Amino acid sequence: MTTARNAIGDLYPSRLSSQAASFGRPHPTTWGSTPGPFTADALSRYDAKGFHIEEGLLTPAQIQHCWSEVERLSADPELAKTELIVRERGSDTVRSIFAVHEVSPLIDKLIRTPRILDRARQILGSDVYIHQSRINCMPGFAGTGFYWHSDFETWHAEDGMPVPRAVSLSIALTDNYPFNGGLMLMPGAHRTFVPCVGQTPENNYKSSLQEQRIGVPSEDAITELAYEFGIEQFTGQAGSALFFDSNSMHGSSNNITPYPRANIFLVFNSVDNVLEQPFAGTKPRPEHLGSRDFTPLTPITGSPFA
Ligand code: 6CS
Ligand code: FE
Repeated sequence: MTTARNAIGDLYPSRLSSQAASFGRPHPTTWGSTPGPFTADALSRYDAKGFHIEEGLLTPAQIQHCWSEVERLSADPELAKTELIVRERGSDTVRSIFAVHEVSPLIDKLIRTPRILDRARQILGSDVYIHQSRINCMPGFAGTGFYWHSDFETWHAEDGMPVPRAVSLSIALTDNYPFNGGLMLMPGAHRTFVPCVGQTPENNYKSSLQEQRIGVPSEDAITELAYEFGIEQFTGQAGSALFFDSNSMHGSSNNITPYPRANIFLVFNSVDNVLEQPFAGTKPRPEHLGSRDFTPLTPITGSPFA
């Protein structure tokens, strides 16, 4: 049974039976005036584009620490038996590892380091908690991409996230090139909400995390956005990072090179935007995809790598 709200109760109706027009999002991108590490200029560019690239957020040595965590988690036989591990379709290759902040003490500290936590608070104008964390491995030759989508469309429809007051941080664990699946984004398209056609199937996440077919914009909508906003790409050395708005239109292509494109994704949601019931899903997705622990994150002092 799909729990779609009526249009009055849902400002972002999607998973509809017929195509509806895209519309301007009624909510801001940056919220309030919480001080933080972003300069006023960087914050206004984030507001306009919906994303910000921070070169060298982590040092090569710190990336090495994270990479050994990825190898430990990928090889953990207990973890392998859980739904936290998502494999590439038709193979054993690890595609994603979810809830990494819950199974890695290092990443649990990383999310609380001020240069990360304070940036999320500054963008969202409030205390924050982790809605979802994951590592996307996109290994060489075998890593398949992610078709164009808005994360918020899924989090709204299937997790019950009320409004797009969330920000994702993608930290490159390997060099991200244009040719090994670097994330593509449409600058400014985050201000447009694209309703999608198609009812959410039961347990959709069991297939959508390998290949998303529901909650995907039409080719016409993607074409319109691409011609209006263009496409930019997040590329950079390991350690560089991308902050992007929950409603950014983004995607990545398959990786047919030998160079893995592995990234940690940390999704910060405002404590003023906690999950309700899914707006167009079935039952709420498991908590490793949409956390219902809304405890605000408190900063750590000192380095998570110490
Ligand atoms: O369903 C989700 O939550 C995930 N799906 C995609 C394609 N990106 C965001 C998130 O990891
Ligand atoms: Fe995504």
